[in-house]
Amino acid sequence: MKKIFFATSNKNKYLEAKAILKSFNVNVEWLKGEYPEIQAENLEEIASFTAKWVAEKTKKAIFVEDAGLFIQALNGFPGPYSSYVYKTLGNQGILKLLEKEPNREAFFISVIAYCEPTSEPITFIGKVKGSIAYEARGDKGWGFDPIFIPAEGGGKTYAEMGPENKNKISHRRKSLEKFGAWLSKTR
Ligand code: ITT
Repeated sequence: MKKIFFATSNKNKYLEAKAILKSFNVNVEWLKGEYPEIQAENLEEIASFTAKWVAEKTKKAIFVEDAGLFIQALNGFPGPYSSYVYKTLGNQGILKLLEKEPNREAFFISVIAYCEPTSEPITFIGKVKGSIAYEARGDKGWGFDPIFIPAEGGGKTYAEMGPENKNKISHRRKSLEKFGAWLSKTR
């Protein structure tokens, strides 16, 4: 089984990645920590910068992942600022911004950036369309899970679906699937 390090501060993201990449015969190890992130509008740019920094620093083959929730009625906000907005406004703050807003369309993006110590980063993108619930629902999730309803989730929020079902269709599943297939072919 191949071993690859996932540099993230977020245990939930690590657990999801570990479960998903297992089916590609990849053993994900947690490189726990906070790593430098540049401020940019493009998730690929942000993830690539961090991946290169961590790979050079640790001299290991690593990946990082940057996710963002893009809400149409808010012109794509919070997008690349999702982490900061989650910490400051939280789900209740987002619901408040969307009060009386009939357009609930949103999508989640996950960008994986993989990097080896002496090479350039490679990125893999996963996107899931969906909508923002009118109230937080479900207790089997984390982050924005209680307010995001994926289009293919039968009307349930990610937090109502629970990790097993979320992991079958999520934005992270899609980016990790591409990553896993690439690893099997090339590494
Ligand atoms: P890193 O250390 O890996 O950067 P993070 O928690 O800052 O961890 P991101 O920047 O990728 O992660 O995520 C941006 C925000 O979106 C953050 O507040 C997460 O809680 C939230 N988020 C990311 N993926 C999510 C998911 O699958 N379900 C719910 N919320 C998610």
